[in-house]
Amino acid sequence: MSRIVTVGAAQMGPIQKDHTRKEVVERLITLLRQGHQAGCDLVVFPELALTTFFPRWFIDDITQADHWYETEMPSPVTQPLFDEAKKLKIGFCLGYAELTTDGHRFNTQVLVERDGSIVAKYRKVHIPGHEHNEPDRPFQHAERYYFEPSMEGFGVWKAFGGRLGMMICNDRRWPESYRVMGLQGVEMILCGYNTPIHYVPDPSQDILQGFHNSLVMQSGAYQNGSWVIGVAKGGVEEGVDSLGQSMIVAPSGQIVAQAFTTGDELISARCDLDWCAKYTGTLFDFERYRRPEVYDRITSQRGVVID
Ligand code: CDT
Repeated sequence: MSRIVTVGAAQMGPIQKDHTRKEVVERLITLLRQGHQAGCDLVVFPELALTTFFPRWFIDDITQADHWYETEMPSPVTQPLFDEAKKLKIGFCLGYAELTTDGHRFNTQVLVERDGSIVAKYRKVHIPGHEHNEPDRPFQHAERYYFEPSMEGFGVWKAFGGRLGMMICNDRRWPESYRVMGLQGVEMILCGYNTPIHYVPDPSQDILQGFHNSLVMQSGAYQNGSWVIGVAKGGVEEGVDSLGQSMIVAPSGQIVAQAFTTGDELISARCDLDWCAKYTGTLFDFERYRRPEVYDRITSQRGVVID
């Protein structure tokens, strides 16, 4: 028997500063309908899918940035997406900036089932970039100013007939993200991202952005026997070129579908969740082969310690 989830990775092209939420939600609905035509059970949208990637600008008074955040989900402007998805019986995963009623700011993804019910919210754990204005940069990456890191960590939820987890962008570069979910039996990890091609602290990495993107997701998938769905907001947004190359990676580590543009583009794959057990039941049988008794440093230590 196989458990098939047909997944769409709904890559988005740029969202410029003056694009309204309403316009963006219309684009999301178009992608959702393409997902419906492709027979998708689940459509995954990128990180911060409702707005431009606003951490590229620094604003001294953070409350002046409040308009980039969502204070409710769904909201009047996002409700049409929820309505259309429910009508089409498609689930979705959507990234957005969240401002909570008690004033906390998170980089968040919400997972919605085919009946419109909210399965879970995930808040980004690994917040990259910098806390303060760095005026000499060609553009800022001030995520550490705009978002606090989640203390909730990585959950795994029963949904879509399997066990699903979420992570956001920079989380995909950290093996711990996948492994914490792997230890909860994850079968599919959903990950939206915004990755500028130009890495200001070390431009020698620019040419490697695509390689590093697939390297981390393919190895994370393989080493944990899980599907990984990586979905970009790509293209030139407010003058900053960002990586496309959205992909669906199998538990074998193989890429089974990949976007070839940097614009709005839906790719899809029939993902057999039972494929995971071929890896988690053999080479990566954690119970049999892991050695947590010698992994203390992984949780007790943050940085490098040289004895
Ligand atoms: N959005 C996000 O997390 N982007 C980071 C860029 C890192 S450079 C500051 C990423 O890992 O792709």
